[in-house]
Amino acid sequence: MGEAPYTPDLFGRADCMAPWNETVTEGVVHLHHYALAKERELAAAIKSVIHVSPLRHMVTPGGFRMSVSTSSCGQAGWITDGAGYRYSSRDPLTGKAWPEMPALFMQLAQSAANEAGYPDFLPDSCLINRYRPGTKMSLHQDKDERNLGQPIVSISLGLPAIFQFGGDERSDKTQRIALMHGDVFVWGGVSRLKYHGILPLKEGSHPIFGANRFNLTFRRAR
Ligand code: MD3
Ligand code: FE
Repeated sequence: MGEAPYTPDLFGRADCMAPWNETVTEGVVHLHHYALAKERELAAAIKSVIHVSPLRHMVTPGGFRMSVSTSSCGQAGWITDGAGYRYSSRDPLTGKAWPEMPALFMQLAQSAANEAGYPDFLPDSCLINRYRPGTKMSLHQDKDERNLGQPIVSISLGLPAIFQFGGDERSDKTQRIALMHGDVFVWGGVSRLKYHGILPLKEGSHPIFGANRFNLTFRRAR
């Protein structure tokens, strides 16, 4: 206590930025600071993807414009329009294939899944969600994927958010989890089909990502 000098690790990180793992609840592993060392490379990779397949506000099957704007990379991209929620090999905005998943995205997603006990995770889809202050994602389930035995890996970047983690019914009580810049979550097992959402983002500015939160969601869609 008290007198220890400031001692960065081999990567120049202070102790408070070192990664550490926590099992939040059954099936949910929180890898604190896991993506922090790659924050600038991740920002550049996001930029390269959304240069080709721009962020856009998709419309729900019920006709509501999402407040979050989205893009995708990989073999399959999650889309929604008047015809429903589904995965598509093509970006409906460009008419072309989605950009290839950057190697760094794949590496981080697979190593995080491995850390959480899923050595065989092979995502074919990465959804990029961009939140601005005031935007949110209402409670929903992720059930458009073929193999629900595969986990979901998510990487949070930029402004913090409060995640709501619920139960098997929309009306079940929810717990709140803070999603901070550089944190990675692996959602598997019984957590995979739980209701979840993001509360409206607070105002703020991040030194790299500005007034934005980016979430990368890696899934095996097909
Ligand atoms: C828990 N995105 O795109 S990622 C989504 O921060 C979505 O953008 C949120 O929910 C975001 O569908 C949360 C974390 C996440 C993703 C899928 C889950 C948590 C999950 C599926 C089941 C349980
Ligand atoms: Fe979701």
